[in-house]
Amino acid sequence: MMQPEEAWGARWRACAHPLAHQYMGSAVQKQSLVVLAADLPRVDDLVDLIARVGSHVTALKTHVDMVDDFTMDEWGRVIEAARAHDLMLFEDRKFADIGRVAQTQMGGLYDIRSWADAVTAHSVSGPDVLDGIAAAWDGVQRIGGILLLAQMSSRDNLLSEEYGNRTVEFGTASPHVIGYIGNGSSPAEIESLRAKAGDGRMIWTPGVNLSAAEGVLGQRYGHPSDAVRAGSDAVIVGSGIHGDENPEEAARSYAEASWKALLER
Ligand code: 5BU
Repeated sequence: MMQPEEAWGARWRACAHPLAHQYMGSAVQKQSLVVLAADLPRVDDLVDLIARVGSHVTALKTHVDMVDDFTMDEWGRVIEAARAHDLMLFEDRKFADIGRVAQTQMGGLYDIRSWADAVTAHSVSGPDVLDGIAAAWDGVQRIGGILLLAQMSSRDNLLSEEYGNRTVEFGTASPHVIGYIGNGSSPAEIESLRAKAGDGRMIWTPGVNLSAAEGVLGQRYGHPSDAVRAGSDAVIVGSGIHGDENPEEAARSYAEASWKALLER
């Protein structure tokens, strides 16, 4: 099998966070840079989807607060299924409050700190949100990584170039930040973010679809290969997989496209 350093080059050497290495190592094993956006409202369906596509994807991105039948016990089944397939658990919570509140929001009903390996955060409230999130993981003796939103895939969003630059400054200064969310629908925007982020941080991109049509409600899409060639390290795919009539085949196609593009890069 290929060594992670061979596949990832400078990114492997420069990303110091253990979770960045866990992701990159697992991507090499599965030959897939696909993060499954598991946007389904029922635990049974989530567990079923993981069973079908788990071997073609590297991380599981959740929105725990969209699950209709959530209880901590039921959620345990999702966690177990993900771990069984060696998937990183990534809660796309988009924390955006002051540090102290973000810390408490990592607990609560969903107790994100106890199971998530990575979470997303907005930089709009300033850098202390990062320390709040990290303190919550620290409180339960776990380590996690944060992905900061430097760009978004939705049309007319307010994350300007300047906002993205400041976000990268926060991310560069924080050991808890493993990378940035970039706009997967625009190779030019990914390239521009890549130039600022340097090799020490990953870029994960939603807004990716193989049939790159217009998404619903303002979502925009680009091709996964273009995103990876432009500097994305993970393609976040939801409807392209769970909305396909054959999710397993779809996941395999996204995995192949992303892996091939990484090797080309
Ligand atoms: P889709 O079905 O592949 O369009 O789902 C995309 C997922 O990525 C969905 O879970 C969104 O919450 C998530 N997302 C996004 O689409 N765009 C963004 O800028 C960010 C997250 Br941040």
